[in-house]
Amino acid sequence: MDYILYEQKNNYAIITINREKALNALNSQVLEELDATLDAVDLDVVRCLIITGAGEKSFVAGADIGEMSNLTKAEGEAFGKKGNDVFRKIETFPIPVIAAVNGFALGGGCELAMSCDIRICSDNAVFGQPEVGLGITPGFGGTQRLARIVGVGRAKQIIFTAKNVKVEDAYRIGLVNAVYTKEELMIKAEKIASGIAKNAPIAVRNCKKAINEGLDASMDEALVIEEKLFGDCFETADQKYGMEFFLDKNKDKVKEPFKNC
Ligand code: DAK
Repeated sequence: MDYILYEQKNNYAIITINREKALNALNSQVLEELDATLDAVDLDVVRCLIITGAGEKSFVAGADIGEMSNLTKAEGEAFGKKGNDVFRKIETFPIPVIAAVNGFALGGGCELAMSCDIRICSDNAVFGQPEVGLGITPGFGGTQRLARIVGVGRAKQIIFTAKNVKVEDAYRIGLVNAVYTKEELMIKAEKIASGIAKNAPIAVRNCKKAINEGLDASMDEALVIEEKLFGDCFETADQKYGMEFFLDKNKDKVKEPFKNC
């Protein structure tokens, strides 16, 4: 891999977009390598993923403008599909994905962060959808996910004006869950990841599925989705152990890590 670093740390892993000279801009190769990296994650062991950018300046400064500049309509559509397919894979990835946004998250960078389940950032982060200033629409889900995360009115203002969103505004409108110093960011991201990884893996996966699938359904359908995924947890070793441990009331007993099953 030229542009992706992958580090597995016990039961969580870190994916780093590693194209620092171009502020980690997403060209076709980066997208292909990211896709292949996701396919290779060992889901029997890894229970949470973190995605970040190399260096101190940028998470991802967008799709590669140089590569896009001469695309035909058909090629533009194909490039959009390539990004959309990878980002959808992240959004529907079986385990939670945290975006640790360490600087610019513009265009495709903001869209990559929005395809993750949890977004935290450093205090030098800058968000935005500058696409209309370049003569294009946000193409990797930006017109869809931003409105779902921050509301239609705010999303339209951010997209139509193409103005950058400062970190304090990103936090205020719920585009990120928390802001840390540059030094703290990865420590916090890893703390969240290892905290998630301590919980029952099937239950965590089913929560992600229930939230995602429920949001695209009516409330009646969503509750049926939830019921099925709730039921799916029963008879698993984790459900049996988790409940037996609580009911045991033995204060001296140390809780064992949940097993993957
Ligand atoms: N693409 C390519 N190279 C980029 C880049 C990008 N998005 N962003 C930065 N770079 C490169 C710069 O060209 C420069 O390269 P060299 O000149 O050193 O070779 C290097 O990274 C350092 O950048 P700067 O010298 O510009 O650094 P500064 O600190 O001065 O400025 C900046 C940082 C982030 C403010 C600036 O680089 C900038 O404005 N970058 C562009 C940000 C941007 O507009 N991003 C959105 C890209 S558009 C679609 C599919 C996808 C998309 C849309 C539609 N469909 C198919 C429908 C997605 C679109 C986008 O993401």
